[in-house]
Amino acid sequence: LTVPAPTADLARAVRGGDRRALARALTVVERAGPDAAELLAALHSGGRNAATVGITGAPGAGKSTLTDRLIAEVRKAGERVGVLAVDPSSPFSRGAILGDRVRMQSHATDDGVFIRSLASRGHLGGLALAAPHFVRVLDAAGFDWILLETVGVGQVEVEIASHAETTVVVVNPGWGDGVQAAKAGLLEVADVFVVNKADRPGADETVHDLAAIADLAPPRPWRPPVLRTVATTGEGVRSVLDAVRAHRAHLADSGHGAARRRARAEQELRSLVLARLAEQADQRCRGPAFDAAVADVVAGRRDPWTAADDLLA
Ligand SMILES: Nc1nc2c(ncn2[C@@H]2O[C@H](COP(=O)(O)OP(=O)(O)O)[C@@H](O)[C@H]2O)c(=O)[nH]1
Ligand SMILES: [Mg+2]
Repeated sequence: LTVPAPTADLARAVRGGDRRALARALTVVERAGPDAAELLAALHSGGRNAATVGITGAPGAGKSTLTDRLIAEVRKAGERVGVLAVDPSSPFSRGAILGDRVRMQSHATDDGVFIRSLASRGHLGGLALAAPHFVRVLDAAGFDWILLETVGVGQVEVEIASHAETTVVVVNPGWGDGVQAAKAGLLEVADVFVVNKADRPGADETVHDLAAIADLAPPRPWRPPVLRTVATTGEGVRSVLDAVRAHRAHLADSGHGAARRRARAEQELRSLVLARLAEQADQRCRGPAFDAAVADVVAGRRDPWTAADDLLA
């Protein structure tokens, strides 16, 4: 792909850590289209392999509060963090993520923190497809951590969170019967369980139940730890970050990380090839040659199979 000069400039500025360029780049990617493809191609190599963490869980579970605390922990460690608050569900819940943005204002003047809210415009699933692209842009900008917070536990939200290397599922006391988790497809995607609001009654039982459920699942090389947090005070939040680091180390040591990256690249490449072929097919199925072939088939001069071969030749 040839990258026009303005796009190359934008890519360079993103790599250089220019925050306004980063904001602009994310807007370009959000709009999709040819500009986005060029920009993403220009940013493809030279990412710094940030730790990506998806945070999912029912609305009100404390994801934003936890994210805010995780940002603080990451900053304490002297590392930089980019946050995407993703709301794929409906344009009407926009208020919720704006609220999140306000909540995370405590980091607004910190150069090591970048926060962006994304809401879907129209078709469901669009954000799920685009989420890896946003991650790529933030990775190119050199963040050590990328946090993806979704508003809820819909199918698309879970999918977005599971695009990350490590998926953190946030639940609350009383959430332990496993039925809800199984329903939401959370047991398969959880790399770390967090029982937040552990200051409320029933936290021990929920931790116990989740651990039992995790043990019931078919044996996996990584057993998701079940942690307790009180996000409002920050209690237990560091252990969440430690668990994410441990999971990341596991992915690296076991080769599972490389396998996942390969599978993701395969999937991405396949869908790009399919999209391009569909475009080409569309072009072949219009214009004089196509009209002539249709006329031939109608008149019985050619069979459709031969005509199709001819159009593709
Ligand atoms: N008691 C208690 N309340 C919490 C805790 N964490 C979050 N909350 C409150 O739960 C509500 C929802 O939190 P929020 O972070 O917006 O949840 P989200 O919808 O999952 O992002 C807010 O009023 C928080 O202050 C906690 O650990 N304990
Ligand atoms: Mg939230």
